[in-house]
Amino acid sequence: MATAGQVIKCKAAVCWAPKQPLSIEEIEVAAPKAHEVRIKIVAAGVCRSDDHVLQGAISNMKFPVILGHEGAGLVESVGEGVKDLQPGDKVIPLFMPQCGQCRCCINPDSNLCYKNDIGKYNGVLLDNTTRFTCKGKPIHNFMSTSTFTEYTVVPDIAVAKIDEDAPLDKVCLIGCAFSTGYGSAVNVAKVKPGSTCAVFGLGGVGLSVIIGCKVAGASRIIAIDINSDKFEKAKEFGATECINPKDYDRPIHEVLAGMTDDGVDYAFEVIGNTGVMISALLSSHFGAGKAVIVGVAPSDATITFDPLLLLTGRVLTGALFGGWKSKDDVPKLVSDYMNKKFDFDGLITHKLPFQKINEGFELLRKGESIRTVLTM
Ligand code: PAD
Ligand code: ZN
Ligand code: ZN
Repeated sequence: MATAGQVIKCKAAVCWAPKQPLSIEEIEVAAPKAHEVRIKIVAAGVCRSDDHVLQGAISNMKFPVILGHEGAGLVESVGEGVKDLQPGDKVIPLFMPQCGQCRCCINPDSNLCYKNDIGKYNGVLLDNTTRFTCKGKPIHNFMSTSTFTEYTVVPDIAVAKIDEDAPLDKVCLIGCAFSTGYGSAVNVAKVKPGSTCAVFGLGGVGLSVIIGCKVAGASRIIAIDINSDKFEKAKEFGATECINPKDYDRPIHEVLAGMTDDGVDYAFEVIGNTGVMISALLSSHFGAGKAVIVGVAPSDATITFDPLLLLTGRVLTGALFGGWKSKDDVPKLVSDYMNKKFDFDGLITHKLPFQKINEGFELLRKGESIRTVLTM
């Protein structure tokens, strides 16, 4: 492309500091260095994890930063040594990279990669610098991705090539919400046919857990949220019952125990609330129930519980990105979507031009949207 090797000027949503709206700015995006890829972002999803940063819940975040970790686009140019990607390829950036060489990457039971920036939030690429500048200032990257910009640069271990026919304004959800939720059911919990599941939190990620439970053959899927407006969608995706904790004067795990002959087989916390994480554990059957933490709690949060809860046979576990090995599995998830193994189009409740990104966050905070997809 004509722009290869040059600095590109484009629009991006810059987060100068938490607790203020994102600001649409003109930025400069430097050319990709060795083993990096510059991507023209076409569509990006608004996820609660970006909002955690905006709300100031992540204490070690570096500012200014370009957020966004759910997106899809086209390769604009590649740096030296990039073998598997070419300009024009359709791609999804990966907030959990896959280097293929570290202790986690070579372990078939892990989907982590030592080269990730989750939790560390150094906000730089692998050579400790960033490709973004605005008004003469360097702007940090977010989780190896930064999708709230017309152009981004990511390490080649943090981008997957996908089917050339894939609709980017839909499959961008495979970059986070869908894969995280669906994988939490099919990979992490390994939901069995005929089982009973409880899903706490019915946002884009929780509804994707429901899709996974259904594909895995669960016979009962109990959806739980304090916002009853979410129940219609939950049923659409496969929930068999919906309950609102506010409708009961007993703890929710007691309500679930009563409904399920003493507890569910699988319980998922998909909110990021430590109290609900304990509720999920208490809701799982004492003999062999599994509780899966999917939600991301604030930086300094901790949980305490009676160890006897695990001693009797319960399992408490969790995972990032639904346990998928990102670079290997994202292309397969896109193919499965194209082959209609599952459908998640209904998760996209709103579409907005990129410039209206702050409206997208408002809709999420008010509980009015599931996913807003921004198009550049
Ligand atoms: P969302 O805000 O769209 O959905 C959360 C839902 O939880 C909403 O419907 C709320 O009404 C509901 N809720 C809030 N409090 C309660 C409560 N006390 N009891 C019951 N329901 C409640 O978020 P999302 O679906 O985008 O993300 C959900 C979480 O998953 C969030 O913490 C996010 O940071 C995390 C996440 N984790 C990963 C991962 O890799 N593990 C990836 C992406 C997102
Ligand atoms: Zn996300
Ligand atoms: Zn690795």
